[in-house]
Amino acid sequence: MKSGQQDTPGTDTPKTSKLAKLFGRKNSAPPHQEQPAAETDRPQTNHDRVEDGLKASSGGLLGKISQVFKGTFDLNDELFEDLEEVLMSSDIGVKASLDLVDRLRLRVESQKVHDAKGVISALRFEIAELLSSSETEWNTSHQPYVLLMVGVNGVGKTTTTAKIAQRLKEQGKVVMLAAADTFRAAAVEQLQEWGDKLDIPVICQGQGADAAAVAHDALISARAKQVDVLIIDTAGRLHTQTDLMEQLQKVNRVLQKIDPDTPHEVMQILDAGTGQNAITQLESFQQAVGVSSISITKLDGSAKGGVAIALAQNFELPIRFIGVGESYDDLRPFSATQYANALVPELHKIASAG
Ligand SMILES: Nc1nc2c(ncn2[C@@H]2O[C@H](COP(=O)(O)OP(=O)(O)O)[C@@H](O)[C@H]2O)c(=O)[nH]1
Ligand SMILES: [Mg+2]
Repeated sequence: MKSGQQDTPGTDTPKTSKLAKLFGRKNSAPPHQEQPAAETDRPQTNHDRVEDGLKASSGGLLGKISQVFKGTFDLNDELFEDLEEVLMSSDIGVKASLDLVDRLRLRVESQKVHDAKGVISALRFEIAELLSSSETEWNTSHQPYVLLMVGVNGVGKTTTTAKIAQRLKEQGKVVMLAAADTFRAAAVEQLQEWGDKLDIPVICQGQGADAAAVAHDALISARAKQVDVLIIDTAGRLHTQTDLMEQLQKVNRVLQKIDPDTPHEVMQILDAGTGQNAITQLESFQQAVGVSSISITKLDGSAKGGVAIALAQNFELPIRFIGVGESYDDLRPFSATQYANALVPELHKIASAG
């Protein structure tokens, strides 16, 4: 069978926005810009927008897959080997890539798949399967629910803190933020600005304050004010990594003195663009403070969405949210199927990308 039946290039949408479009935004807007008609950007049309976002550049997974399916289609070992290679070079990781292609072969055989379209569908299905254990319901019913945000500098902790806070607020929750990144004055100000913009209270003590003391005060205040969710933003950059980990451990200890069940969740923020490095980051925070969930940011600016697969395969942690831009509404709950479909679009879209 030939692969010449696909759409002609040019019928596809312009490739202006890479993963951003895939995941739902046409352009990233800076945090202080108002989002016109935000509702039209909301998840009803999420599917297409997620696809557009992850479509990425020709250097991304889509472009590489399109190369595999270019020209004559032969369902032979070479095709599977080429796919294996493409996956391995796309931040999915060696183990997950080999595993995926093994499962793909079995599915293709058992379902008597014989054309390119069927292989693509089977690949999407297998990726969604692999990701499905990372998609879980988020229960924040404990009051106050204490969420500690961790991660290295610049990954998007503060921005994601604001995005999650806004989302919870929209759901009717009473939210409070704590500025426990006391390392830089700008970090406290950044969170305060978000608090002002979103009309959400921020507990802070200013630059140089003890992060654990900020967390302590915030929890006491959250309890007194019957806050539903307290989100504690932390520093990512200290003199050494050891300092950072010790500070986080201290934050944990201080919270646990007030309530041994807190923090209820330690969410690590990972930048999709860091690729396989995300695994190393997760391992070190896991060891130091025990990570209980992940959110992946900057899927709008990166062709590296494959990292979610590596994370799902290496860690049994829920992936809560994906970040698709800089604005407060550029956050999507993680959906395995949507993610898989965005990473590997339908054949006609793949063909027109090649
Ligand atoms: N394009 C894009 N930029 C993001 C996203 N999340 C955060 N950023 C940007 O990344 C930069 C660092 O974010 P920040 O929240 O300050 O990171 P932190 O150091 O971990 O707190 C800022 O310029 C953010 O606007 C995202 O999902 N997409
Ligand atoms: Mg920050």
